[in-house]
Amino acid sequence: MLLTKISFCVLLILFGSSQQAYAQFNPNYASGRTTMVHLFEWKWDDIAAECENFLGPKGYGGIQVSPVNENVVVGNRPWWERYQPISYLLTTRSGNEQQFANMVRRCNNAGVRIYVDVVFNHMAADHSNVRGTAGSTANPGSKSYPAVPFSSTDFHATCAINNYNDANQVRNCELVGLKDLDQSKSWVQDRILDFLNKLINLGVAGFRVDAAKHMWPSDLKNIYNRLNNLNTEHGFAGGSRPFIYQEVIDLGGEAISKYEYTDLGVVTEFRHSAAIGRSFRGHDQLRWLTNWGPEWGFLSSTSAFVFVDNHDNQRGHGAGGGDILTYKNGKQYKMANAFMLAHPFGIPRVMSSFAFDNSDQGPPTTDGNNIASPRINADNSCSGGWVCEHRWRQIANMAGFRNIASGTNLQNWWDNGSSQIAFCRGNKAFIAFNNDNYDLNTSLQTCLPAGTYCDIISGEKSGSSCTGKSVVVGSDGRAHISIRQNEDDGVLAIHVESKL
Ligand code: 5J7
Ligand code: CA
Repeated sequence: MLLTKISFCVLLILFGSSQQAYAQFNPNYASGRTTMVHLFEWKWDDIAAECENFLGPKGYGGIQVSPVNENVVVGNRPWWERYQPISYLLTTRSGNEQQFANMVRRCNNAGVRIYVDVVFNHMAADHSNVRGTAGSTANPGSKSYPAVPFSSTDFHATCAINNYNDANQVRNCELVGLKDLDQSKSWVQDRILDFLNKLINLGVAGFRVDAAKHMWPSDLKNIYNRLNNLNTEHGFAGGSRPFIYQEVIDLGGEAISKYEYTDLGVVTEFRHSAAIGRSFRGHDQLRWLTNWGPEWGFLSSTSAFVFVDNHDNQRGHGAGGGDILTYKNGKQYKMANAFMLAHPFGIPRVMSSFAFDNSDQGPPTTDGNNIASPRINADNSCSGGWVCEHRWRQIANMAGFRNIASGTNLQNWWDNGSSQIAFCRGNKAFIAFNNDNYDLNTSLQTCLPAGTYCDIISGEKSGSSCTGKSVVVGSDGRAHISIRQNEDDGVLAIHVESKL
């Protein structure tokens, strides 16, 4: 009896401490959820409604929101003004502190977590007439931001980043004129921690750390270690650590490596974005995806934060160049997202954009300044300048597929020697792709129990019928699969919950 008690205690301690060590790598999703969406430039009130009306019911796990703290107001309101902080007051074009707090509460109640994009490598660059979205003033020319307050002694000396082969320069100099904070200073760390811990207290589940490549891993470690545990009043287990995913753009060939950050938290895998784009654009045959993962030069699955496109590289700005797929590439984009969500590799984020035709363009507004709300149509799509990729049936249903397949292995890989591929996720789910310019029309092993299933890409289950293609699985698990070359989507997916 005593022995049992002792071994129970030892187990508890072991389990407790391993939780502690791993929690920074855990998105802290509500149970059964696996996928994050970036609601780029959305307003807090609109996000709260989206959690209740769509994201919660569809099984999404979380949302990356645009920066929440005061930013500089730039004349024509480009999207990137939000990456130029003036203070840590929670007032932006997305809403104020009370609206933010209310959104976090409502989303957590709907089972959907909030992750904040935090910008603390730098403060705003110099502009004529500096004013922030909360009304604060600053003088970037003299490195003065009184609403924090930060003054010149809190920053690195002025120098420009022009050589990415010099790690000291990349971390201690200014990225396109943005005033570079010195995160080794205790005053700077304390102001950053006040900001982050305030967000944790409001119920957020973690942070996207902007421009982590431009900060020293040792400074980041000190900051992360001083973060509070997540707020148990918002449904998080006691002792939960905030999820940390760091933006480190590393396609190789620079002084700084993504591997310098993997001990601290999860890291953005920009190679995944470039490679999935190249493959589904048809520049590589899909059969090569059979060893998708670290053999492609990617981080390990638990370290890799993956996405088809992000707010930066979708505009041709950031890493990946012409290979990146976006909402503008309808069919290939849906196929790439379906592959990312069906494949067990990595921690995925779906992008949700506003439409743009120029790379500086900000979100839709009502009057040139105030952000417009998305209009939601009867068929679930958005309008009013919002693309809402996360609402596309082919993408939303794949978030459900990933939840159902969670915990199973990829098995029964099939390909035609070219760009038709298929695989199972345990005995829970099956998916097939056709990126060849001829039909896929053959019998394949689905690994599913006998029955008739509804393809969740061409349609979905509606009561006892299917609005898309039906797939008949025999007692041997095999089914006839057809994806014609001229179909809208190029994917077919079924799972145990799409059985009719
Ligand atoms: C940093 C990198 O290490 C990198 O590899 C990369 O591809 C981009 C950046 C980068 O990060 C930023 C983070 C911020 O919080 C704020 C920023 O303004 C930037 C940023 O500007 C930035 O680099 C831009 O894009 C690169 C591809 C160019 O090489 C850079 O010169 C820079 O381009 C500049 O963009 C233009 O030179 C300038 O004329 C223009 O006004 C400015 C507009 O701002 C942005 O494009 C913001 C980009 C941004 C990128 C991010 O990854 C991000 O998380 C946030 C913003
Ligand atoms: Ca820096």
